[in-house]
Amino acid sequence: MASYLRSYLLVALALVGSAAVGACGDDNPMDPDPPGPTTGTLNVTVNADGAAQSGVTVNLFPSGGATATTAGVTGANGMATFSNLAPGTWDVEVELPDGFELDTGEQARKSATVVAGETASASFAIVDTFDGELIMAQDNLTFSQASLTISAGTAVRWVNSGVMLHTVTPDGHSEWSAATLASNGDMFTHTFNTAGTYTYFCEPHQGQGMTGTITVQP
Ligand SMILES: [Cu+2]
Repeated sequence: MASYLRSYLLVALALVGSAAVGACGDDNPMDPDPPGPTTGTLNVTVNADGAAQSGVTVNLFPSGGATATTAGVTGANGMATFSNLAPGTWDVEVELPDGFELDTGEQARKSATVVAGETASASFAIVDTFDGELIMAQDNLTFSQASLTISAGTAVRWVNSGVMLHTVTPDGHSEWSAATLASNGDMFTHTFNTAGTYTYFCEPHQGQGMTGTITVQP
């Protein structure tokens, strides 16, 4: 009977021992390392006259490609961030808003190398040459210069100065197509070449009186 008990205990100890080894299996040096990052990030910065410029569309192409894979718009910090990118070389291109030009020696399209697990960067220097009228679409639900008189041939640029979505929607005319200023810095420019009176409104805030009038004199 004593030897039977001893055998039983040995078996039990062996079982506990193997369970303990199993619990420590994570430390086994033969286990593969956990998978590392397989994608990278690209930050694209746009500066106009040396200051962060929001509202600029940035397109991302496979290197040498003709069709953009994705696009972003620079935020208030002048930056558009592309994440989860396959490692390799990408082409980055800025779409210049009306009234902006590339700075001297600057290129609209350049390449950037994305490395898995890292953040690459590219930057563009542009110049604001706009010499028309500025109208701010404001979060107090008004347009600055809500009533504006200009001469024919003058350009008007609307800029979202807040963080709410505003629109610049023609009211009863088709001088331009409805423009959406979704976030801070988004802008829309139109040149008025024909004399007349052009009213417009913000679709979300029309009911609160967010409207404007452009009077164009010959
Ligand atoms: Cu609005």
